[in-house]
Formats: sequence, C-alpha cells, structure tokens
Amino acid sequence: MKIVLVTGATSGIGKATARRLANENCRLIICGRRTEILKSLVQELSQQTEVYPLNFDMMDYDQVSAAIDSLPREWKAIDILINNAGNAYGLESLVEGERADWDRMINSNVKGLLYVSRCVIPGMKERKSGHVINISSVAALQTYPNGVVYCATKKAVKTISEGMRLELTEFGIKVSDLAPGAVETEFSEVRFKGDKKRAAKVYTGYKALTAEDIADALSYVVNTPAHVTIAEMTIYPSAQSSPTQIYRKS
Ligand code: 8X3
Repeated sequence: MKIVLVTGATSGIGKATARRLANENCRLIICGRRTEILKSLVQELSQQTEVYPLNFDMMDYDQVSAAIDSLPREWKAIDILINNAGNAYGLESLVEGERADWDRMINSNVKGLLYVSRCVIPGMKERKSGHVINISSVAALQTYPNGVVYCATKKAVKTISEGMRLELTEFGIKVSDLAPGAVETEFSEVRFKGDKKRAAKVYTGYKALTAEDIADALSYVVNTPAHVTIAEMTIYPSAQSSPTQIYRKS
C-alpha cells in the first residue's frame, strides 16, 4: 500500500483527493491547519484506510520540519507527495494590492511548497523511488491583470516542477504538474475574503470543474505504471478556453 501525503487536505481539491485515494489502496497522511476538520476527516476516511493527520503551518519551516520528523516509523516512507495547498488572496492591480496578500500567496504557494518538498524528498532519494505532484494552475500559463502576484506564484510552481523533474529523475522519482482552470471550491471565497456573492459569480453561467474532477485526474496521475510519468496536465472546464475566457450562457 502506498503512503500518500496530501497538503491542504481540509478543503477543496485536497479533501476530494484524500477521499478518492482512500479507496485506491493508499494510506494517507492528511495535512492542514484546521484541526477540527482534520479530525473529522480522519474519522471519515478511517472507514476506508489508515489515515495519519499532520497539523502544521506550512509557511513556518520549523513547524514543517518538526511535523515530518514526528511521523512514526511506519509512516515515514512517503511514496507520493501531493503539494496541493495554496490560495489566492485579492484580485487587484499591483499598485492597489495589499502587501499582506502578496506575502501570504508567496509564503504558502511557493515557500510552503518548497519547505514541505525539502523535508519529504530526501527520503524518496534515499529509497530511490517516489512521486511528487505539484498543483499549479492555468494561471501559470498566462498572466491576467489583477492576479499578477498569484500568477507569479503559480509560474514559480511550474518552474519548481520542471526543476524537480530535472534533478530527481535519476533517483527514480516522478514529478508531475497539474494545472486546473476554474474549479468550484472555496478558492474564490478565500480570494474575495468571504464575499460569497462575488465568489459565486465566478462560477455562474457554465459548469465549472469540481474538486472531484481534479481528484479523478490525480487518481490517473498517481496510478500510471512505473515507467509512465504524466509530466504536465492542464484541465479546463469545457466552457473555458484560457484563464480569462469562459463562455457563459447567462
Ligand atoms: C485558479 C484558476 O483561473 O482563477 O488557479 O487563476 S484561475
């Protein structure tokens, strides 16, 4: 049974992925900051598989390192790392954007991903096997106005995925980068800081992707034969043709 560590497992794509992989012969390390949600997810998923919760703030390297070090021996040999955690904060031009929002996006989407990877990958290298899957975004493919810092963090994720593949292939470690378009999750509510009405508008007039659609794709990426790597995957809802173009019926 493979051991899979999922960051950002308390909501959206991370939660749907944990649920999906719990039914696919995986043992799960679920990570997040919201302890209550982690607890209830452990209860739920324990019906299907073995689950180990890890509660840490990925923006704090000492916390990340202590959490990964604290894994019991039977959980240490992580086979698959899914770097899913990340968010957008604000949708404003560079001169109007809040610096605190920039810091949060850069600290979680880029530094947090690097911190977790830095703590997990050495074990994979020693064991000469592993799979790192980074969730970037279509925002990495084309920059859009008012989302420049978010786009920059996701471009950074793409670059990190590319670099990881170059550095880790010789150690038998696969690296995949999955870039979703519009997925209806808490993403927009977080971006708009709790403005549910504005968030709902992002997903009206067409059928957005669901977190389960992405979990489905991740299940495919995770389950390819040993000699096959899905290096990159871009997923749009059928009504979307670029990060900023969505065909809406109403
Ligand atoms: C989320 C997709 O298009 O809002 O990463 O940037 S988008």
